Amino acid sequence: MASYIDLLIKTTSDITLKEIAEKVKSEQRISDDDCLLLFNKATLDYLGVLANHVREKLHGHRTYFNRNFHIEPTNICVFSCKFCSYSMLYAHKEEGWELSIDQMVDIVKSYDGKPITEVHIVGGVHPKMDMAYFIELIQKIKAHRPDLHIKAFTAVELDYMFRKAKLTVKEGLTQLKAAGLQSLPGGGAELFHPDIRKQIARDKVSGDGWLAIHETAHELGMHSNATMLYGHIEKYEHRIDHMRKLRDLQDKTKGFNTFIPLKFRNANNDMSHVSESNLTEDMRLFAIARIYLDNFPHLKAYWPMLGRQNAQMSLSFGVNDIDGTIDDSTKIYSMAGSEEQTPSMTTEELVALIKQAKRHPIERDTLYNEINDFGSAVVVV
Ligand code: V47
Ligand code: SF4
Repeated sequence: MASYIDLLIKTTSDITLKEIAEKVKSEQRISDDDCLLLFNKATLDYLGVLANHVREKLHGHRTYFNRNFHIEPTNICVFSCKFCSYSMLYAHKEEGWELSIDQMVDIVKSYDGKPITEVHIVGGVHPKMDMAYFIELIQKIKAHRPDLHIKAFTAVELDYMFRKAKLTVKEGLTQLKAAGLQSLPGGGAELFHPDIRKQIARDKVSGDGWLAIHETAHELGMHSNATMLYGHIEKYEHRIDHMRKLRDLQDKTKGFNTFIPLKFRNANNDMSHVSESNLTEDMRLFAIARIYLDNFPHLKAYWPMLGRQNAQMSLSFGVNDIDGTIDDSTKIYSMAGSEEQTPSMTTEELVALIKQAKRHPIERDTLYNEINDFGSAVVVV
């Protein structure tokens, strides 16, 4: 029986789109021009077939999630990104929150006896929370629960921490790794292109600085994720520029686990006048990312931001990971207007969500080692 991609190649009348489909079928990398063509011309169903082909070649129906929670040490931040609904300038710090090390360790202790595998720690850039503070935090978490994987600090937080401590990136990361830091989350990437970055995130680490921190982490044997904040003032060319820089670095280091497109949400920030992307654009981007980023093993839909039903739909557009249980431990997206105001899903709910999409749910750890197989719900067509 002919596969969907064969049928697509046979029936696509546009010669340029047909050529791209042929490249995908024969596992040839698509170029930036091909990618722009996909953004400009390809229909959602065409993209879905190609992205799903890539996804199933890599993972079959396997769809990953983990059991995790977040700690957000503070929402006080020295920076003022225009899209941020969460941060509070230091001058208004009485309106924000700052957690002590003991309070954060107590949060970790509240998960004692629960089968959680990862803590994700990111927050605002607080001028008083420095290297020593975070080294002590990590050491105390590890002393209490050595098996918990610590994925922490965006490149933005790290850049500020290291500059303040007068450390090189390599020295700083080496110290944090020795304390127990295991992976870096993908945040802070926003849009690398300087024309966009200077308009939405003017005063924090540059795109090149973000990439250099992740490159160094990879060289030190740590894995990391990469994000892209999309659907605001950027053009397709800027998205491609961002993904090309990630693809190039991944060719060099192979240190990225997953790419996470983050949909811009417009509530309560300085970009509230910018409308949000719609569901079709969201699914098109996931699919194009899956096709273009041929060296990224995983593509994640972060359900607290996208909403659980849209995350479920993305499983047909290249996505093979929907993050984790979260346990209502993050405020970044609820404050920015996500429909998920108290993001929390039980393992059973995550499994059901994946099975409803006729995919095969697998609990993973941070590095994608498989922990629990929840059985296939697959209908073979
Ligand atoms: O860098 C902030 C984004 C990121 C808004 O690595 C916004 O597994 C949309 O990076 N609209 C932090 N996005 C979150 C993050 C993340 C989340 C989940 C998993 C992982 C991972 C990483 O949140 C920021 C920024 O790009 N963000 N405000 C907003 N209004
Ligand atoms: Fe600060 Fe991060 Fe918000 Fe920018 S996105 S203002 S760095 S908390």
